[in-house]
Amino acid sequence: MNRFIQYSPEAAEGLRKGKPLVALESTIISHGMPYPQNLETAREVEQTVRDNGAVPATIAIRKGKILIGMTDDDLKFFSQAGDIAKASRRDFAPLLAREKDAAVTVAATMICAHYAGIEVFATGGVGGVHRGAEATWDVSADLDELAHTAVMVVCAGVKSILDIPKTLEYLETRGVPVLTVGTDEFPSFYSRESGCFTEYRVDSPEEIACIWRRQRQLGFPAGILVANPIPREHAMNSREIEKAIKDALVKAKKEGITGKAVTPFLLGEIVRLTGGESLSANIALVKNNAALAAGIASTLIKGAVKPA
Ligand code: PSU
Ligand code: MN
Repeated sequence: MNRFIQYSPEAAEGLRKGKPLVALESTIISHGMPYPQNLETAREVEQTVRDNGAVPATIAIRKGKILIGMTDDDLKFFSQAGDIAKASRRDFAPLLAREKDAAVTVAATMICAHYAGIEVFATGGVGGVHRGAEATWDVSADLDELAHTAVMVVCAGVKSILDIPKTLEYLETRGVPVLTVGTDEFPSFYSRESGCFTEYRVDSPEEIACIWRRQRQLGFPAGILVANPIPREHAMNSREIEKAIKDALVKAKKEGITGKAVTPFLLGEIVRLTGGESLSANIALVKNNAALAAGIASTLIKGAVKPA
């Protein structure tokens, strides 16, 4: 994969100097938020990583090359590229062969981060088992990637456009540790509650880093999912969000949306139906995750946790 990777000057320098890096995804930029808020957010999230002592590496595919780290021009490109492809694991070979551009999902970002030696990745929400999956078989490739690629993903849980209990069941089946930050309850992106509880509450970056080291020392292939609830002051009323989600799901069904278009469609509808409120919640939680991820990456580098 190395020959297809192109590092940004900042990421290359960070890696050379042994600084902590935090991977960031690009689907959230190209398919998860409208312009120009997506560009502002992408910049601010990178800055949050820097302010917390780490180096940001936003990942995407540009003209058949894998970008590890972006220049501001790249950020502008991906935030304005309206109909750009959305790449997961299976899309790399066709897109690279055709020298295409693509935003990368959580699964695809994990793959690239792993190749670049980046252990910590911050995002908003991961994909999961969709509602009605017993009929559609729609299960995000993000979950299988977590099962076999050793990257820690810091997120704010999963949106309730998904079936959260089934998503957690699947992660259990596939052997993926799930940690929840400061609570026993798995968060549901816009709100801190989901009604689903986890076994491993963690309260500090050091604690998370320590569990991560054990996972690596054991030689297990899986990543770890760290679910960091949205800060209280930005959390939304779950009933209000639920209404928007139900409406979005009905519309998706009516319009016959299937496959990888489902998640971007639902995300767009929710932003439209809930207006600015969901967008500002989304921005706040991504920054919150970036800060935590930078803290974890810094702890790992400092050797505060004994390396394997
Ligand atoms: N969930 C969100 N925001 C997002 C995504 C999911 O709340 O931006 C994006 C991520 O890039 C995730 C992808 O990896 O959607 C999952 O898509 P799918 O369900 O098609 O696997
Ligand atoms: Mn899907």
